[in-house]
Amino acid sequence: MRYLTAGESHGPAIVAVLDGFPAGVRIETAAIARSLARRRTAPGRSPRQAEETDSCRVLGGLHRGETTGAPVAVVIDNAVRIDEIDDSAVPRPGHADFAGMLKYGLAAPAVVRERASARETVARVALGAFCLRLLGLLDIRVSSRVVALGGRTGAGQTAMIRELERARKSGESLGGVFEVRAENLPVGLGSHVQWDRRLSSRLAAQLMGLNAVKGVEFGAGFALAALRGTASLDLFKKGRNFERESNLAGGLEGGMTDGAPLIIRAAVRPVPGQGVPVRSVDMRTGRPAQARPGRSDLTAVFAAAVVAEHVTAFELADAILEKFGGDSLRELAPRLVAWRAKTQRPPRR
Ligand code: EPS
Repeated sequence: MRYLTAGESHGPAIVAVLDGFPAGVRIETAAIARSLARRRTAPGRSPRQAEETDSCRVLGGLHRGETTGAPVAVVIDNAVRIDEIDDSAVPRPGHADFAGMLKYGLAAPAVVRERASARETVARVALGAFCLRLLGLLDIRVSSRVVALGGRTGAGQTAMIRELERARKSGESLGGVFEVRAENLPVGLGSHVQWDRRLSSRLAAQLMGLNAVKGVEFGAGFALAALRGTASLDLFKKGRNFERESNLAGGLEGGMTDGAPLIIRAAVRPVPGQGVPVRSVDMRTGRPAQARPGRSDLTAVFAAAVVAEHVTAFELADAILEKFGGDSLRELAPRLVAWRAKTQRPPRR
């Protein structure tokens, strides 16, 4: 499968095409709407979210509520549109503004930020909703949650919302860490035989492709670096069919799923757009200037978790189609069932 998105944050719409999605997947438009609402109503977003409706039109690939195998095309209209772009030449540090202006020879950072904006992730969620549905029909569950906010781990949702309120009052933005889990994956998705076929590298590319994500780890991740070799292994339980004592690897060994739950965590930086002016430079004059404060999200971590869940679903669905093939769910599903039955017990000699 492959997908492409287009459209600007305050243009007429965001559009996307998903190619290679199998036929015969029944999906309610309400399921796509639920995914989009989870992203839009995630805590910590800018006031813009209250104005957007994120209603999605499916323009291709669906007939009477079932996918047809043709490319899935979606359009999400923007409610907030701007006809005249701000022509200030002062880039905001931390955003794509500076490098994008120089790279494309653009005089206004606003042109760069219109496309660099996380508004685009609305399209990835709409397409990911199809992938989540396919995985659901194959009994694979994908979920996400925020595990750290502003450097504090282990706080409940209410405490995190309070933390966000404090940040709002002090005018600061916050970063955080989210976790994505996928359960009941078949063993052997991805491959160790080539670097770009490792499921770990493919998933990392999806997650690092999200705005504000600055680091990704699988299972115990960075903590594994401090362990002794023997303590870093997920040993097989005695006398039990392929069960493990732990899941430090996070469900991936040698770039392939090993049958344990997939556990990915990603670090999201504080949103760089600030509520106060920050030091910058005027690209027309070369003189010091203040980047204007913009409306901004307080934190992107809650919305990013939802988006990550959807792009993870894309990559997992793609790896499943690669391994089991088939142009329709009807072809694909029995192959996966047979593979599960075959790989859940040790081979008989
Ligand atoms: C964004 C800035 C904010 C966010 C926007 C992403 O938009 P605005 O500047 O219009 O307030 O709300 O995200 C969305 C609109 C969205 O739907 O995710 C940015 O600079 O990345």
